[in-house]
Order: sequence, then C-alpha cells, then structure tokens
Amino acid sequence: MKPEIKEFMDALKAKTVGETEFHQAVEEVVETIWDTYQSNPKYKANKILEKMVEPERVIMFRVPWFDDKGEVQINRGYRVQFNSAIGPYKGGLRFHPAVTLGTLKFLGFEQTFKNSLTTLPMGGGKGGSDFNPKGKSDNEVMRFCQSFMTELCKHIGPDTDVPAGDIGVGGREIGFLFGQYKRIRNEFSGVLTGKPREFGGSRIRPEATGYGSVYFAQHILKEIGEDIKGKRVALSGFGNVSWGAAEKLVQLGAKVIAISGPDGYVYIENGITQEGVDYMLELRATNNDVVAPFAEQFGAKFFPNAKPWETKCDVAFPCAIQNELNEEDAKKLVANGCKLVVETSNMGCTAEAVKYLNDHISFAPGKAANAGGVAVSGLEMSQNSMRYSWTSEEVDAKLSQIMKDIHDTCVKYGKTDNKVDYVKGANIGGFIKVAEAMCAQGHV
Ligand code: 2IT
Repeated sequence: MKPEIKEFMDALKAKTVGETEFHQAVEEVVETIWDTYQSNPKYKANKILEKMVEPERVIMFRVPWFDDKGEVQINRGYRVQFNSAIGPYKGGLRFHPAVTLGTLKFLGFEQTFKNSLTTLPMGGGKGGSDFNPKGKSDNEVMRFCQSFMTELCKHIGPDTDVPAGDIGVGGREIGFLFGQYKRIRNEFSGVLTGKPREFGGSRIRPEATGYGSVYFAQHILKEIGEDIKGKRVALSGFGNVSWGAAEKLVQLGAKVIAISGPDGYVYIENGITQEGVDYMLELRATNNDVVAPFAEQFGAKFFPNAKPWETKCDVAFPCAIQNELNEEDAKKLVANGCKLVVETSNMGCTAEAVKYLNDHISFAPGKAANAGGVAVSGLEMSQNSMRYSWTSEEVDAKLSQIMKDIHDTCVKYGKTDNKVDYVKGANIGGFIKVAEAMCAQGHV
C-alpha cells in the first residue's frame, strides 16, 4: 500500500474505531481511485475523499416494542444518510442481530458508488436495526416496524431519503413500515421502495437483484468469449437475491448445481429446474432457515455446515452476506476451474479473496453486479412520481439496459491490455460522477 494511502486510512481508523467493515470498504475504493484522485487538482482542493468518508448525517434511535408476552423489548435503530450529491439518499434497511453502525456505514458507503453506477439520480444511504425477525410472530414484526417508523418518519421523505428492503426486510416489513409512515404523515407517497405491487410496488423488484447480476455475468462472459448457457453455477444465499439469480440462470440454460442455506448446501448434479426454483421460495416461506429439505425433495445431496465454494463449478454467485467468501474459498474455486465470481451480496468477498480472484480469473464486485436491485427501486420511484406503472417487460428491458451500461462503465475505466479490472472500473466510474457533483455544490 502506498504510504499516502496508509496515512489516509490510519486517520480514518483513528476516528472510526472498531468499524472494521467500513474500513474494508473504504480501503478498496481508495486504493483503486487514488491515481484518478491525485491527477485531478479540483478533487484534492475540495477534499472530496475526506468528505466522502464522512456521512452527511447519522441518526441513531431507541426502538421499544412489545413482544407477544407483553414484555417490552428494546432495539437500536439507525439511518446513515451518507451522500446526497446526486439525488435523495437511497438504500435498504437491514434487520439482523449482527447489525452495527460500522456495518451500516460500509453498506451506505458502497451504496453511494453503486447508485451512481446505475445512471439514476439516487444518493447513498442505509439503515436498519439489530432486531432479529427470525422466530417473531407477524404481530411482533408489525409492532417493531411501527415503533421503528415512528422515529424514522421524521427523517425521510420521497424527495429526502427513500429506504427499501435488505436482509430481514421484505414485502411484509415494507408494508408495515409504509402503513405507519402514511398514518403519521398523512401522505401516500413513494417514500419506500420494494412495496407490494398493490400499493405502488414495481414489477420485477423482487427478482431485480438476482436478474441483474446474471445479466452482468452475461456481459462479462461475452467479453471473454464465453456464454452462460450450459455453465455449472454455484449459488449461496437463502433470500430473494439467490432465488432471482437461480430463476434467470435456469431460464438462460445454465446449470445451477449448488444452492445454500444457513444449515449448509445442496449439490444437484444435473442442475435445478424451474420447479426447484419455485421450491426455493416455498422453503424460505416456512421460516425454518434450512435448505436440507431441498435435497430430500429432489433426490440431491446435502452437505451440512459447508459452503458451496468447494464444488467444481464454472461460475460462482455469492448471494448471502458480507465476507461470506474468503481467500481459502477463492483458492478452491480457482483450483477447481471456476472462471468467474459474481459478487452479488454486498462485500460478499473478503479483501484477500477479492485480490486473489481479480488476479486469477474474472471478478465482478457487488457494487456493480448487484446494482439491479436498487436500479429497479429507482424505477419504482419514477413510477410512483408519475402515478403510473410499467409492465414487467418494460421494467425488465430498462433493468437489462442499466446492467449493460454499468458493464460499459466498468470496461471504460477498468480495461487494461489483456483484461478488465471490474473492481477498479466500478470504483472509478461510480466515484467520478459523485465527485463532480460534490465539487459543483461547494463545501456542504
Ligand atoms: O443493497 C442494496 O442495494 C439494497 N438492499 C437495495 C436498496 C434499494 O434501495 O433498493
């Protein structure tokens, strides 16, 4: 690492003690954009990097709620309003027991670059709580969401900050949050995205992250003279992201040979069918958090407490959570002939894994590959503003074009003589637009 970068990182770490995931996300960006940054005196004069790592605003609040036994429970709620240079803050809410301020700062930071890449006018934000929705009744989830929104509604709005879902926050939670916002503010607006379709949700939003990352993979494969058809693919993750990816992969004739859950992974020699894709949704809806029944249902093999990265595959899609794929996993994948890793979870690979994969095979970073989710959220905002809705075909066509544009941006800024460095391309492409907007708006 260059001494100047180390100095920058040391200063940041001293101010943000313990926020290790945030440091990891910042370090990757700073290392890849450093030359671009240094070569533009305007960026330096405006201290753009120093500004970018400081969120515009962080809101932290107490969330008291009653469980079904009538006992009061206390959680912590957050909204990190990271950067509004190119549009209202936009990004999901995560409900997960491991959520800390550092987690949401890394996610909000990444979101700023990701949203910039989508070509749509959205700033970066992220929020959530250490609330664990697992094992809670619908009523408990509703009471938690109502209490959370009672505070959050003072800080958001369709032109200010537009949250959506993330891990632990799906259609049910968005519905409860929307209901409470509407009740308190007496306003029916596009203040949240990922809404159920009956009250303003966009078509294709549930599928968008997974579909988008497969479209992105198609462009990378084309670049290296390959096709997704017939490829053996390993997937991780037990939510709507891996489900969307699986569905699009099956439609395009890829063989999804491994899927995973919190309990391990299932290996399916001939690849899953559409029936299997539908069963992924059914399993998830049981709320039992186990993928093992998939093996029984389809006569496949279950590997308890193991990761799918040990299987022999051509393409891998980590779709679960940050740092789910480490250097050891990366080495196994490469040794087994894997050609492409599409990071679909946010920061799904450790810094060491990213480096190893980027040096040896093709690697798509999350902020480019998974941007389809927030892109369709942006399209949901447009539809809400117009009080209109587009068909599935219209939304899918726009999503597909956006993923192509993101790929082209990565190639523009990441192409070297013999390959495309998608990490560098995505970071520089995402950075420049935000940096230019920040310079134009003065010291705010
Ligand atoms: O990480 C992400 O991009 C999301 N969770 C989606 C955010 C959004 O506003 O749709």
